Order: sequence, then C-alpha cells, then structure tokens
Amino acid sequence: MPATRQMPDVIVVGAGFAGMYAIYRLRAAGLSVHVVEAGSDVGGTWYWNRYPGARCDVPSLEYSFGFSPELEQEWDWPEVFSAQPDILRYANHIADRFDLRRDITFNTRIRAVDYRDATATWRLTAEDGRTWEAPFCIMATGCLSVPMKPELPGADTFRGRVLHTGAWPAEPVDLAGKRVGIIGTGSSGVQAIPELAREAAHLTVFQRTPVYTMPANRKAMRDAVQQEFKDNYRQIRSLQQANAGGVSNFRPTRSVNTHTPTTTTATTGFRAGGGNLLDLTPEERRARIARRGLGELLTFRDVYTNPEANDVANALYREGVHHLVQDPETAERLCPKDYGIGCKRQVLDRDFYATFNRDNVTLVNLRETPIESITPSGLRTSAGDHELDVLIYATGFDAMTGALLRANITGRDGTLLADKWRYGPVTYLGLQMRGFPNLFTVTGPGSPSVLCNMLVAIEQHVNWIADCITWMQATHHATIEPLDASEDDWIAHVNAVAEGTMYTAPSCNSWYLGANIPGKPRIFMPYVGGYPRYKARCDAETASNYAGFEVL
Ligand code: N01
Repeated sequence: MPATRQMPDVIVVGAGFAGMYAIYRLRAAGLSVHVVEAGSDVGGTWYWNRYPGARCDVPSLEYSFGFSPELEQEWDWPEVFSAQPDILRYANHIADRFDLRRDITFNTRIRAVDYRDATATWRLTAEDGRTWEAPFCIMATGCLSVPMKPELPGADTFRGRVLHTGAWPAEPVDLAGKRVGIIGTGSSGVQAIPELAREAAHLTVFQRTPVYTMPANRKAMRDAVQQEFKDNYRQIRSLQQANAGGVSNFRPTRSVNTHTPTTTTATTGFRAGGGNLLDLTPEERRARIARRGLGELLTFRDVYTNPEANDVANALYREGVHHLVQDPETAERLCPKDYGIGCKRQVLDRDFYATFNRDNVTLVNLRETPIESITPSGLRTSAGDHELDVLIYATGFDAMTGALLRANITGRDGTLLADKWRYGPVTYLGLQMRGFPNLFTVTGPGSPSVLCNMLVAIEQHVNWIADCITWMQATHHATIEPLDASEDDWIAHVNAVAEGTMYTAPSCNSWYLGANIPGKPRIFMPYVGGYPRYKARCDAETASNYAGFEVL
C-alpha cells in the first residue's frame, strides 16, 4: 500500500503471530491497519526456522491462541509438542480464516522507521524505497528473528553450500551422500543434529560450549486429551493468566501422561515441584534419575536457587551423559562444566546423545581445537582440516534487541534508538520507549516475552496496545510515551528481580544477557518477575488512564 493511499490508523512491522493477531485485534477495535513483512508469507519464527527437527518446546494445546473459541475448537494438533510444519500450518490457517493477508505487504524488508515531528506520524521505509505512514506504529518483529552468523576468516571462500538454521530454505535440502558440518549446539543445533545425522553421509558437530539438554516429550496427540482441552479451554486460558510462565499446567483426566506438565517458566517442559535435591541422599538422587530420566533434575526447586544444589545437579547430569554416550572421550567433551543448569534457556532434544554413538558422526571440541578459518573445501581448526560439502550455522540470534535496532528507528527530535540503547535496552514494560511516541513493541525487552508462553504474551501485549490506541482516539489524544521516571523505575525493577537467579550468575553467558553477540551490553533483557505480576502492572496503567505515561 503506497503512502499516497489513505493512511491507516496503525502500521505494523512483522507478520508472525504478533503481527497477525494485531490485524485481527485492531480490526475488531474498528481501526485500520497495514502490516509489512520481509518473508513471502505469515508465520515469523515458524516461517524462517524450517531446519530439520525444528519444533516447539511448549505443548501445542497451550502454544495456541485463545482469542477465538471457534479457532480453538476447529484446530487439531497431531503431536503434544508440534513440529515446525504443523505450527506453520496453524499460522496459515489463522491467516486464511480471518482473511489477514489483505492487510499485509509481503517480501518487503523495512530499512527505516522514522517519527515525523511535524505530523506526529510514523513512517516505514522499505529497502526498495516504498513508504507507509500512520499515527501509530507497532514493531512486531519477534525476539529471535535476526540470525547471528559469526565472522569467521575465509567464510566467503567456501565452495559448498552454506545454511543457517534461522533462515532455512523453504524447498527441501538434499543432504544424502553429503559431508555436513554444523557449528553450534544450542536449541536449534541440538534439534537439528539427530535429523542431519540420519540424512547425511557424515556429520561433523563443531561444539564450543556443551549443552544441558533433556529428552523431549515425543508423544502423538491423543484424541481424548485434545477433546478434554477443547472442553475446558476457558478454564485453561484463565489458568494460563495466573501462571508465571503463561502455561495452565492443566492435567487431562483421560490420560495424565500424554500432556507433559510445564514449569513456571514455560520453557522446559518439566514441572518444578519435586522438592529439594539436597533433601535427598546421593543414593536417592540417583535412584530418582534412574527411574524418571535426566529431566527429573529440572523438577527440584533448589537447583534454580541454591548454588550447592545446582552443582550437585550438574554433576549428576554429567554422570548421565556418560551413561548415554558410549565413547568416554566423546562423552566427556559433551559434558557442560563451566556453567550450571538454569542459566540458559533449557534445551530439549530427541536422541541428541545417542547421535554421537553413530559411526557417521564426529564431535569436534572447539575449546580444545578452535576454528582457524573456513576454507574453500571446509573448516580448518587448530588440529587440521575438515572437508565439507555443506556448512550449517546453528549459531543463534541477535536476540530481543537485534530486530528493533536493525530497523533503524528514529524517534522525536531525531533521537536514535541505537543511541538510547547504547548501554542496553531501556523500555517501560517492554511496550514503549520515551522519545518514541506512539511506537509500541510486542514482547519487547523488559517484558516476560521469552520466559513466557509466547502466544499468551503476544495476546496480552496486543490487547494492551489496541486498548491504548482506542482510548487515545476516544479521548482525542495525539501522542503517548512513557515518563522518564516510569522507565527508570521499571528497569531498576527488571534488574532487581533478575539478580540472584541462575540466569545472571557470573558464570552464565546466554543470549538472555546479550552475551552471544560480541560488544553487546551485558543486561538481562526479559522480565523474570512472572507473567501475572507483569500483567497486573500493565492493567494498572490502563485503569489509571496511563498514569505512567505522558499523554498529549
Ligand atoms: O542459538 P543459541 P539457538 N563459534 O544462541 C554456538 C529458541 N529456540 O538458535 O554457547 C562456535 O542458543 C554457541 O556456542 P557458545 C530458544 O529460545 C527454541 O540454538 O556461544 N560456536 C551455541 O552453541 C533458544 O534458546 C526452540 O559457546 C558458536 C550456538 O552456537 C533460542 O531460540 C528451538 C559461535 C548458539 O546457540 C536460540 O537457540 C530452537 C562461534 N563463533 C531455538 N557462535 C524450541 O522451541 C555461536 N556459537 C525447542
């Protein structure tokens, strides 16, 4: 939609689940909206991350929208934790069912987002020069949407195929008979490695930091369980609202084993509540793990709060790795040693350790033999050359701030977001920034975002934004932005609740802290205080007619 056409009320960047729900919700509020999306279709994360093995680690019956009872009833999930193609199908179904695509311009990457002081409007400029303008702008650009590719010497010289898990091609990638190398063993690498090993002639895994990974629930969905969820969805949605991680922990009576309970952080698939690890004798600990598997370690509360318990859990985990991996040297290389369980986003896997028992898989420990360069025929470490036909980067994302900074956002009086965030992201509630009136972020830094069931967080944010814009129009206000004091207090609170958690332990280097990006300020970006507490704060702003904001 060129700028010469009638200006919509709201422009949105991104047509993932956040941008999609924004269209639905803003339309329902009687607002006009236009979305610009870099991809050729909807789905965001699930559009880009098509690598073999990609799947969600929140149960699908929970990782689904609650805004439409009809949608809840008509959609069936084939598995408890769905694979990427099924989640992308769900996104497409929503786009079709609610006729969303008519308000989306696809294949268009935004290179600048500018506030125009004279008209109090926001202007989006695409890479091809097209522009869109509106009084309100929503950045629905996702928390993990800018793939991170390390700069390795000689990278451009490689003659084989280069892929990134976060930007995987839509067409099938044939790895049969190929020598494949993969760099990275985070969630993406751990999911991809077993699948790649099954397809490739040989797989070389280049690991810098070993991972704590737990076996994922791999059950097919049972009709009876799905039906019970459908019968109880209103109760489930309200339970989600009361849970720190936005998951209901609803236990179907018809099969308690099919739906793995989830933790308060919504990100592990295991429910904290197994008491304290240090209350058990060493024999009892081992017996529990032998009976229930390594994932049991995640159920002990003190593992997350008491460094001593964390050390004990980490040691038990390493014992477990040695049981799973046949070659003792490989097993030892796969053991995490210099950070603890709970510091990073929990990784779940299917057959990760068993993969290293295959004849066609080699593990390279980059701590012992670092990468020296990429060569025309493969990858050179300090120990020698690895010949490769395909090199896969599973090296993660410039998380939470990356997409917003790359959009080149300029606010009031020429204020650059990049300047404002020089020492780390500063927001009020992860929703707005002072100096950027009428610009909203969905699941921005300082909100529960990646520590919450994303679809719950997205619905809450978009609802809040839609209510705010509706109120602005009804009360004939032109602009809204946070007060300085609101931002300062909120950032202090975000930091205070993160302090003393395993997430911010000195030994911890995670993307939550920006530690995966050279030069990125070390700040714990998501809000760890829990979804209900956060939502109450957002609701209080709405109820007070936005007392924490400057409204003109
Ligand atoms: O990225 P990561 P990811 N040389 O940053 C390594 C979500 N997600 O894409 O730790 C060598 O976690 C790096 O090593 P190190 C989920 O929230 C969810 O895997 O920096 N190695 C690490 O091993 C997740 O947390 C799902 O030493 C280098 C890896 O690359 C988030 O996305 C599935 C390197 C990056 O791990 C990100 O996961 C997938 C270098 N120069 C993703 N640079 C599910 O829902 C980086 N690495 C299940």
